[in-house]
Amino acid sequence: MVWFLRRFFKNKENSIEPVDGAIPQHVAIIMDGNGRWASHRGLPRTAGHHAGMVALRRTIRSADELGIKVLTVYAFSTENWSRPKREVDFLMRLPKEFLRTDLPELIEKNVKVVMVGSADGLPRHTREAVDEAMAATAQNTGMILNFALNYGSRAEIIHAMRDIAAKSASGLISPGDIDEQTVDNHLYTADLPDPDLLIRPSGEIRLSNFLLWQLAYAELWFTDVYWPDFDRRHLLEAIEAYQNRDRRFGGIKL
Ligand code: V07
Repeated sequence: MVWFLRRFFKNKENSIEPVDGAIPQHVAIIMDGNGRWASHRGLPRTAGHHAGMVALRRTIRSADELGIKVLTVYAFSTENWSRPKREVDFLMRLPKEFLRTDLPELIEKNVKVVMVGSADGLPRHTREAVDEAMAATAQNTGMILNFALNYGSRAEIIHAMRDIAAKSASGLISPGDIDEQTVDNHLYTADLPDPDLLIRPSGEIRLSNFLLWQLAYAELWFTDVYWPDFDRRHLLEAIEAYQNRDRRFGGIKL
C-alpha cells in the first residue's frame, strides 16, 4: 500500500493530476494521422496539418509543465518528399508559420529550439525560419524542443559512418576504438539523451525510420487517436504506461 507515495501535479487550471514516479526525460513523438483526420471530416489534408500544429502547441505546453526535458517531434521525414509537390510546399511553410505565432511563447518559457535532420535539403525560407528560432533560443536552459525535419534515421547513420570513416582514414581514430559512444557522438542527436518514451498516434505500429539507434531501449506507446486529437490526457496516459513498465535495459530486476 503505497498510496501515500503518489505525487500530484498541479496543472494550469490548478486542478490536480496524478503523476506517479519518474517523468521520462526525453519523449519522442511521431505526429501521424493529420491527413486521415482531415479526410474523415471531408476537409483538405492541409486542414489536418494545421490541426496537427494546434495539437503540437498543446503538447509542447503540457510537456513543459510536466517537466519533460527534451521533446522530439517528427515534423517531416526524408520519405515525405515523395508527396505531391503542393503538399510538400505547404508543409515547408509550416515552420515559419508556427514560429511566427509561437516563438515569443517559447522564448518566454525558456525553451531551446533545436533540429535534427539534413538542413541542406530544405528550401532556403524554411531553413532561415528554423535557424532564426535556434539562434533566438540558443542560450535558453529550459525544455529542449527538437524538430526532426528532413530527417531519416538511416540517412543519419550513413552520415555518421562517413564522418567516422573519414576520421579513421586520416588516422584520427583507429577502427578498434569505434564503440557505442563514438557512434552516438556522430549522430545528429549527439548532445541529447536517448528518448525514454516514443509515442505514435494514429494506429500505426511502426518506427518508420525514426531514431532507430536512439530508441534501442525506449518504451513504445501507441494509440489509435489521430495526432490532431491528441491532448494532455493522452500524454499522461503514455507517461503512466511508461511508469508502469519495468525498464531493465536487458538486465534482471532484483
Ligand atoms: C509541421 C504540423 C504538426 C503536425 C505534423 C505535420 C505538419 C511545426 C513545424 C516546425 C518545424 C520546425 C520548426 C518549427 C516548427 C512543422 C513541418 C510540418 C514540416 F523549427 N509543425 N510542423 N514543420 N506540421
